[in-house]
Amino acid sequence: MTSLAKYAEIVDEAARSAGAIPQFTTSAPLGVEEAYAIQALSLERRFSRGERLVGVKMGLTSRAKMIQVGVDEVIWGRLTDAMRLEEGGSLSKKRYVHPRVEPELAFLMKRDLSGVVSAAEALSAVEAIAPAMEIIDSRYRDFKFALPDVIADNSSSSGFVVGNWARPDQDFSNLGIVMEVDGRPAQIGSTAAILGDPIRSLVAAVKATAAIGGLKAGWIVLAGGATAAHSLATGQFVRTTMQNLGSVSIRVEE
Ligand code: OOG
Ligand code: MG
Repeated sequence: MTSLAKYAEIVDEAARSAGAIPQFTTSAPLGVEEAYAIQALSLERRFSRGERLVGVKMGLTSRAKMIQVGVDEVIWGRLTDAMRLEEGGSLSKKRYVHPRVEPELAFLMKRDLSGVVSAAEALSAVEAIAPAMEIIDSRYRDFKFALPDVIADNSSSSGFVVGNWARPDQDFSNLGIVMEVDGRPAQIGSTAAILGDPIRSLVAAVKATAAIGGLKAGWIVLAGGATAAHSLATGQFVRTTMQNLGSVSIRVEE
């Protein structure tokens, strides 16, 4: 087994068993390219267990997120069918190490998109948009990592929930967002926090996924957290409402 495959096994097992691991970069130098190779190999393990690739998530596309985790590069990860949670449904906290939730905008792709694309071209490939939330759960102890660590760990992605799809031919560049926990606002923001306009995150997603052939029709693309993430506690009910687009919610169970 190559060392990259070994790292992939460690991170995959940590995700499966919800057990925290030490950061890779504290014991070995690891580059960004190797980190993406580890991510690909760890996801291959899931695909061999029957999970399906259903899209990608962009990460660290807002200042609030970069500041919260101390990493300031845009990253991406893979979404599988097993990561999708039912809208309005519940999440089992014991299946995660230390889960957090963050408000995101989701894109549904109407057609494949690859190469160098403009914002207008990217938008023309979008079937629909929706309010969404991502569940992130770093497999590293204390949610602490350097850029290569988080990339190897599928960019912390652990789950996602998507609200009702809406037409993309509307202005979604600066929509108000409120993420409530048990009815109290926990995070307030705007879609404009995502690279100034979430469509830029879609353009970045096309570029980021060039090595795997770009984005595919039917895929979901998460644009990245618009605000800092909230740490989940058992019993909490979290709802994100996005101006003009409605809301999306999840309940945290044991
Ligand atoms: C890294 C993943 C970042 C986002 O939306 O910015 C991310 C992390 O915060 O653990 O998902
Ligand atoms: Mg996110």
